[in-house]
Amino acid sequence: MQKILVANRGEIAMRVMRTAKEMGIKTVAVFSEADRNMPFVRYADEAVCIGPALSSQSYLRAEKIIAAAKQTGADAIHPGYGFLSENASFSKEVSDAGLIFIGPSSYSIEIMGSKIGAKQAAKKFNVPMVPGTEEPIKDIEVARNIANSIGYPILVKASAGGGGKGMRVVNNEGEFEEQIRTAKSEALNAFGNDDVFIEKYVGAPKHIEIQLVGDQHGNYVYLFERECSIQRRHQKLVEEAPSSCLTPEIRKQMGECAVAVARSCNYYGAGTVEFLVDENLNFYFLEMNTRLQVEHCVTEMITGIDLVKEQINVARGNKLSFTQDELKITGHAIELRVCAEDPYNNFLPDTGKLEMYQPPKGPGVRVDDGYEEGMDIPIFYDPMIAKLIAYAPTREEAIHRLCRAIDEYYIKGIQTTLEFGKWAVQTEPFRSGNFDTKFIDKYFKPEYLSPKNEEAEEVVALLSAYIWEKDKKADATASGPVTAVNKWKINRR
Ligand code: MV4
Repeated sequence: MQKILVANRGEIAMRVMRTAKEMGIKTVAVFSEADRNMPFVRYADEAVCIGPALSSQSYLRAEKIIAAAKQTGADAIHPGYGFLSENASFSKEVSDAGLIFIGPSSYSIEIMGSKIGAKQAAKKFNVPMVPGTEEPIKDIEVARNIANSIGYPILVKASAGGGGKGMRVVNNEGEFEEQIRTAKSEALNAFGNDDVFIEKYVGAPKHIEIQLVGDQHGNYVYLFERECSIQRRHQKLVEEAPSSCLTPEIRKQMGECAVAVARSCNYYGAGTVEFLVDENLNFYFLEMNTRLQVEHCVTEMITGIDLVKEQINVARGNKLSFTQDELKITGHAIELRVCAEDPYNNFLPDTGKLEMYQPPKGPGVRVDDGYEEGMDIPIFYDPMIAKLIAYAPTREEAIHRLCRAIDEYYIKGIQTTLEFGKWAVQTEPFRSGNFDTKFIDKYFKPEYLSPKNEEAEEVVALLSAYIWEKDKKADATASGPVTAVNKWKINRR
């Protein structure tokens, strides 16, 4: 493998190319017309425009991407996350074109892409699952009996769904038939497949996932867990590793179950197995993500492993470059997704210009970003503009480090989730580790953030400038101006 085409954009395109560069591998970027001036396009050794801004006309066009690989002589394609990363046909088309797909086989993606297929495969390996059905619902009466024996509330899930899409809660038998019908018609509309199944609804679970890597020779390692319970509308906002609630025994059991799930579909590449964990630390297999995930960085920090490097290593057909025994957790990492979203307004996407952009620096701080000061955040793609990762010897120190980095992060022109993140990690539930997937619903109110007050910001800025000028003439030991300048810092968002 000598030249990798990265079939993605933004921070993850940068992330993949950085490792490629370190490995002496050339890089090709593909970009839409909206992304012509993005850093990832300049960073690549070569770049090919693949169409208009809309993803459906650019980043989702397999044939254009494969043609760009041929044209530039790339011999491998890394899909990143999102877009075509979990598209079974794309994996196959890339291989059929004589290129290496840096990811799992089309077969593995297809099995895990069907939630029912995933449950059937995992069941053969005795992986614990929430009580429910492992067949698509055909007969409402049969399903109703199963639901009654499981007990309400029940969750109806679309087999082709995932990441929370196509789920409906059924609170009692009276709602059952209606909810099944609605779920089926929604699934057909959204995914072109109306297979649904039911599960017991676990009330307020933690979401914990296990990172793993497999090679093409049947070897697997797990790289421990990530705690991803702090989500909104199934968008994760804060992720950390390790989880503050697992014991070494449960960590090992979950790791071994994750490997069993991977084995059940002959998986190779990097992958993540999602579990629900209840208050008694019972864990249940949910689904498998057959890609590198956004939050892979926290795992990299605590293990010292470069996951992209290992993806490339196994895609080349090599054996895993480390064993389970060689892996251990060192320190604690917390990631905040910095999204162009307005926490004061229901986290609605906020587009506009990054009038000012200064990422934080210093010990234990990692920023994976894809934009630069002065750029517009396009409306066409994901609102995530950066990931801020704090790494420290202990969880407590990682929390303090993340807050320090958030204070240093200076973004003007768009609303972001930075202040939300600072609030979240300082709450009592987060600090004690006693939180679940209901965290934001239960505890968050926009009033908890420092009020956004642009007028006050202007006044404080003017005052600071005035005091600064005055101070130049005054005694150098005067103490007033320092406070005023600090106030400006605090209020400038
Ligand atoms: C569940 C559940 C409760 N009980 N399944 C949401 C995403 C998808 N991966 C599965 N999801 C859930 N499945 C049962 N049987 C609750 C969720 C869920 C959730 C899971 C992880 C993280 C955040 C969540 C938010 C709402 C619901």
